[in-house]
Amino acid sequence: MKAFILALGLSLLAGCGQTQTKPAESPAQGIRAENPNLHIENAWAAPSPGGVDVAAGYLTIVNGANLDDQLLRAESPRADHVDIHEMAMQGAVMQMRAINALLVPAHDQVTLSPNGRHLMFNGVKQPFRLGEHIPVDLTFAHAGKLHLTLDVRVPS
Ligand SMILES: [Cu+2]
Repeated sequence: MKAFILALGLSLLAGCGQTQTKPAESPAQGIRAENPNLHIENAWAAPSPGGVDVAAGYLTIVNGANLDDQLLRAESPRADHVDIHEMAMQGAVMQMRAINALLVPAHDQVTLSPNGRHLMFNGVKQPFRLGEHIPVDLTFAHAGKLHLTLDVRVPS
């Protein structure tokens, strides 16, 4: 099982070298109202193998508000920069690419999970170890900035 997880992790990381950036999507304009109805659940990251400087993070964004929201930016002191990645088929090959904004519809939720959309930590100096809590700031168009931590654990 451990070998399988490691292989999965490495294939995930290998795909990241071929990142493409989508054309800019314009983020929501206007006044940023605090949105108490938006919250994060099940925020976690897998341990990252030594010798690589990337890691992935996962979470569920729950938007209980009447307004659509967008995740615009992610930052962490544990990475030079954090991208929002999605998976897309390029011919027969699944690849990751960065997106500029992640829509979270009103009264809906969006889950970032292995083999799907994820937070991509680039320029990771210290590998993510089991039991650690990785600080992350998420910036939403309407809900503003949210601070959270990702629990580093084995994928379940
Ligand atoms: Cu990625």
